[in-house]
Amino acid sequence: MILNAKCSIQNDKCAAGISIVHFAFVILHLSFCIKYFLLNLMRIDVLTLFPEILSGYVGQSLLKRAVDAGIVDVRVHNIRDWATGKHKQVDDRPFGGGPGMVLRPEPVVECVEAVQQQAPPGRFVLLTPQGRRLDQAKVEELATCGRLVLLCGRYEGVDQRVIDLLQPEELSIGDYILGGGEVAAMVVIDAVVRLVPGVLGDEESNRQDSFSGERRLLEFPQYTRPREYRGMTVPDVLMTGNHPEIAKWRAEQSLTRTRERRADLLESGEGE
Ligand code: JB8
Repeated sequence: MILNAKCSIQNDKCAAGISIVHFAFVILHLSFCIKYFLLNLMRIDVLTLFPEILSGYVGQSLLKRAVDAGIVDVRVHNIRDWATGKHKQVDDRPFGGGPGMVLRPEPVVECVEAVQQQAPPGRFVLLTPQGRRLDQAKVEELATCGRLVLLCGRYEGVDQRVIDLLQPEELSIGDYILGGGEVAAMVVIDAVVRLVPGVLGDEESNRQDSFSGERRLLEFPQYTRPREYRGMTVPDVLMTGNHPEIAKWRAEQSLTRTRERRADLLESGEGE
């Protein structure tokens, strides 16, 4: 059967038109799934009022290499582009009074909806101090998602109806107040992207980092040349070439450090 493409544009109710649109949609989503899930690629959309904060970071070495290699696709969207009216107002004073400004629901919701429609919807995350604290387990989970949509809050926050309507996963990077969610979004991107296969070289990806995998302890101290610097020498065990002894020393150092600095990591499996 030959489908009439013109028909689909002119008449929504035309059966052939619906099926060609449907067919194109299925093909588009299928190709996306192959690209991002089967080939382990990742798309990240960032929704912000200050896209220029992200642009410097996205052009940075590790991420830039991944973007250039086609492993990661980062797209930054300006929420203001979805604002209507001649003043393109994106924020306003809070009802009930109080300091600061609140992001209006319309431009934010419409921006999220438009961006989600560009490909099969991604995991939708709002960066906010009200969110659950990000940890490496969460980073590992996000890295398997194929697509992330990160919404950066600003000022006193976003209108609660954005959250009630779109139900984002609310994440915080720590207990401090930032000027906005942009830096938090960059933290999420930085932590997630390095877990996407092919982003790190073999050398780095085989490393046992703090908090990665099963073992969630702090790293042991590292030394390199020279053997002596300002009278300070490298621990003898590292110079012996006795690898079982070195491994034992390092394990002890990790445990001692963790006990002294981050006892919370030893108390529960999750490091909370
Ligand atoms: C203002 O700690 B955070 C975080 C803090 C913030 C905003 C977003 C995220 C916005 N302060 O993750």
